[in-house]
Parts: sequence; C-alpha cells; structure tokens
Amino acid sequence: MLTDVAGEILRGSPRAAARLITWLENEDPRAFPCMEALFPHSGRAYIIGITGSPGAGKSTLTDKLTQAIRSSGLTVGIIAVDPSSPFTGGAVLGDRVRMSQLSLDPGVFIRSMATRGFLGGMARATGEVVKVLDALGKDIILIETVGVGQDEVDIIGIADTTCVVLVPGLGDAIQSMKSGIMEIADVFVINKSDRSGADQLYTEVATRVEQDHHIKGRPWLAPVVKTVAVNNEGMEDLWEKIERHRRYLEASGEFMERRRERTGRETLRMIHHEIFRLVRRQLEDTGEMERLVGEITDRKRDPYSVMKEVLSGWLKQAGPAKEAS
Ligand SMILES: Nc1nc2c(ncn2[C@@H]2O[C@H](COP(=O)(O)OP(=O)(O)O)[C@@H](O)[C@H]2O)c(=O)[nH]1
Ligand SMILES: [Mg+2]
Repeated sequence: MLTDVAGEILRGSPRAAARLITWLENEDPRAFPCMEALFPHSGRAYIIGITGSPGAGKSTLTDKLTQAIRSSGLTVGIIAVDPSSPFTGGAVLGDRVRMSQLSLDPGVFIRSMATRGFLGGMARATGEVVKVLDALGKDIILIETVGVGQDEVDIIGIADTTCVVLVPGLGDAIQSMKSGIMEIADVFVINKSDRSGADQLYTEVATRVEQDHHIKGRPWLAPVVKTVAVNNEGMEDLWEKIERHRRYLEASGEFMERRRERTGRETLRMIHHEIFRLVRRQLEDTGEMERLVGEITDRKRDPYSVMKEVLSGWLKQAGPAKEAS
C-alpha cells in the first residue's frame, strides 16, 4: 500500500518529493516505507553526471543543458552536490541565482545537497534522491558534483553517462588524469572555450582518449565537446553526444551491465549502513562505546578483539533480521 507521500510523488508532486528527500537526509524512519513503495516505479530515468573542479562552470552548464533537454520535450531533475554550501533545505543561493529561469519550469526539479553530515556517505544519499526524482517522473536526472574525494568518484558510479568538465588554463587535465577521473569520463566537455588555451586542451584530451582507446582496447571512444556555457554555446552538440553514448550503452548491453553493478553496490552499501547504524546506536545508548574506547585507549584492550566481540555479540542478540527499522 502506498503511503500518502509516495502516492503524491507518483502523481508528480514536487512538494512531496522535497519532503521525502528531507526525511532521507535526516534519516527519518518515515522515509523507509515511502522508498519501498516508490522503488517499483523507479529505474526509468536516464542519469547523467556532470563533474569537474569548482568554478569549471558545472552549474552554468547544467542550467543551459537542461534548457536544451527541455526544448526536446523531456523533463529534468537536477541534484547539485555542493561540498562548499551548507544544506539549506532547498537550492543553494548561487545555484538558485544561476538556475532562476529553471526554477519556474514545472518540468524541472532542482535540489541541492551539501556533502557534509551524511552518516551513510554522499553516494548513498544521492542514489536515494535519484530514485525519488525518477519516481517523480523526471526523464533525465543531472547530478552536478565536484570530482575530487573518493566519495565523489563513487557518485559518478551512479550515472549512466558521466561528463567530465575541464577548462583551459587550470592544469585541470593533468590533475584529472592523476585522480582517475579521466578513466570514468564517457564524454569530455571543454568548457570556457572562449578562453585561450581551449584548442590546446582539446587536442591534449582528444589525443589521450585515442591512446587509451587503442592501448586499453576500450570499446567506447569518449567524444570531446567544446562549450561556452555562459553563452549557451555547444549545448546541442553536448546533448547529441550524450544521446549517442546512451545508444551505445543500450546496443552493447553495457547499460544493463552497469545498472546491475550499481544495484549490487547500492544494496551492499545499504546493508552496510544499516548494520553500522544499529550497532552504533546500541553501543552509544548503552554507554558501552565509551567504556570500550577508554579500555582501548589505555591499551587494556585492542580494537581487533573488541570488534570481533561486538560483532558476535550483536549477531547473537539480533538474530536473523530482527529490528530492521
Ligand atoms: N568565460 C566563461 N565563463 C564561464 C563559462 N561557463 C561558466 N562561466 C563562469 O564561471 C564561473 C563559475 O561557474 P559555475 O557554473 O558556478 O561553476 P561550478 O562551480 O563548476 O558550478 C561563473 O562566474 C560563470 O559565469 C564559459 O563558458 N566561459
Ligand atoms: Mg556549481
């Protein structure tokens, strides 16, 4: 049976979606039954990651790309994962300003999330929000994320198509190659192509992609697209490349393969998080945590045997699937 909020989301209510996302962020137990009810209605949206350094123009690009997608008649959900902004319950101010036109469009849903304060990690939280927007009926979901820490790289694993945004003059390409972001790119975007050095960066990246293609035998040759997001230039081209990648994924069977991998990761992550939450709550509520930490700090105990003891004690007491909420 559908809960009210889930039912409203399936009827397309952005307010209900916003409420559920807040529950997810607060780990409010009301989120569980809603997510269960929505799950069968998710899995339809196509998910696009937009990643790159702060200031690369990701928000501007997301805004303009969304306009291009909207003009083809599809609806869009945007998740801006912004490590620098505290969570405000809505769009972060900077993004709201840049995406002001979009916020008036009922075919677009925008949500910003700060990366701090999620016990279960950003990737898990983002994966859940994706499902909500999917169930809300959005055709395309864009995730804007800064491509730095491990957790952000993990977020990229949520996307069907990942676009890596580079800009001339920041040594960005080299940085990205080191951090492994290059490996994850399905489409490269050279934004701020109005700046000098754009052609050089384009050649650098295209050459690198060709080399990888030949050396590592990658079946997909990641295209490189030049854009000037502020002037709305290159958006049709970018959208066309993304759609081409989608067709490639679907035709090659990689689409289902990637989604299976993701489902496995997400399920494990969810189990991991739930066990962590339950064990932690019990240890903290009983005061046992404090006692154990004291003993370990004083070298009366070691954390390895404590870990084994806590786990086996918890498993005995919890039994199979007891107290799952
Ligand atoms: N010259 C130029 N500036 C741009 C371009 N795209 C975005 N910007 C500017 O770059 C700055 C950072 O953009 P923003 O979208 O906030 O970047 P984000 O941090 O990656 O989301 C803003 O002042 C934008 O107006 C572009 O193609 N050319
Ligand atoms: Mg931004």
